[in-house]
Amino acid sequence: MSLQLWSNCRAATLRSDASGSYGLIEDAALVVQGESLAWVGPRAELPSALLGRCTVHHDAGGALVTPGLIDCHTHLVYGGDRAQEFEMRLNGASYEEISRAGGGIASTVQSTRSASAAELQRSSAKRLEQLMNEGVTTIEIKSGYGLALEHERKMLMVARQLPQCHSVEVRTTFLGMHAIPPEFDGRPDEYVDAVLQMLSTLHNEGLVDAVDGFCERIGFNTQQMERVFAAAKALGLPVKLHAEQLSDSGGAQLASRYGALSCDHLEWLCEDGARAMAEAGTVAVLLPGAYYFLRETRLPPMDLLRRHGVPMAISTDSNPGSSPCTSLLLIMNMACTLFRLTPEEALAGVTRNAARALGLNDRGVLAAGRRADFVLWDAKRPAQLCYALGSNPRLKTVFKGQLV
Ligand code: DI6
Ligand code: FE
Repeated sequence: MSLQLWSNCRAATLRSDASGSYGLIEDAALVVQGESLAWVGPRAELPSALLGRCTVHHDAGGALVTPGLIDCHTHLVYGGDRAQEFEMRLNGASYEEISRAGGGIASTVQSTRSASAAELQRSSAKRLEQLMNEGVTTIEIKSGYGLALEHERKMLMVARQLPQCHSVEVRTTFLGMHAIPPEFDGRPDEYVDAVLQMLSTLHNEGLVDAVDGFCERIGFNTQQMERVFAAAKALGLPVKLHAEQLSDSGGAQLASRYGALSCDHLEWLCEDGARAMAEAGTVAVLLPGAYYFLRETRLPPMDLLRRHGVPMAISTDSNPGSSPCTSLLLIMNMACTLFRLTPEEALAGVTRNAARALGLNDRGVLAAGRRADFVLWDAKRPAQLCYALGSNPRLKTVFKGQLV
């Protein structure tokens, strides 16, 4: 098979075993074979036999190269928008009050149920293109605005079909446990029975990569979540959880007992929760967009996470209610300015650790054997990706070895 060489670049490999920051290689070379990286290192060390087999030579023009960005927590597929609710909040209502009054997630459920698959496809594709324009090559998309079999299926199918017209990989997460739909009002446990049915059907249809839930005062309690996690485990599906976003509900400990891939949000995480996550190898997915947009004041406990060695990922949480955001670069900036992550932690949070939060060990770093998903940036140093607020220095994206 013919090989492609990319050279004249500086590569932030994000390898955790590398010595310097970002796993940075000055004057790097990358050799691509098919969909994978065959070799990554300093150009001066490229074996001449390998160089001889490279039939295509790309000049990266001095660009910075990073792994393709991974947005590991999104609700990208939904109908309508919630600009009106945004306005209500600016007139004094809180997110929880709006939710209790039947707005919030419930209003998006209504617009998602009434949208056709084609309409959802169009609106989601627009958002996806904005993310891809900033170098996203893998994205997780949750269901959770259908909350009934046919509509959850519609959302997951729309998500799964997006790669037909876009050079991106989509992982789908079943989030039937997002909210109680109106027809089950006051009967949460019967709704959980319905979720178990949906899970089994959608899993049989091959539409589910992982299972998530919203464990919260305005969501589901740990007993209800545990029934769904037990079912996921029996089906061999990995779990993750929206945990401790608005209160400490003990969700992190529950999810960790089920070996969760990630616990997400975590503003109210306590030390026991952090310890449980560390022991289970669960990734902390931090979502500064929701913190910013809901004007939360309680920061996730970054020092606790660092102290316990819990890997941190960051993501847009792209959704109409708490984070209507389609810029992962802006989220990297927010992770630094609001959550005080270092730019290196922020970049690892959208590459190496985001891959881990999705259970994918074939991407997120630039190394031989990993997927050839990478981005060329008009940037001298990696910190510029976090620093340059509102600008987009992306030059080119390579997805599975091919220039997009
Ligand atoms: N937590 C969130 O921040 C989003 N979902 C969740 O469980 C918000 C979803 C929405 O408001 O539509
Ligand atoms: Fe979310």
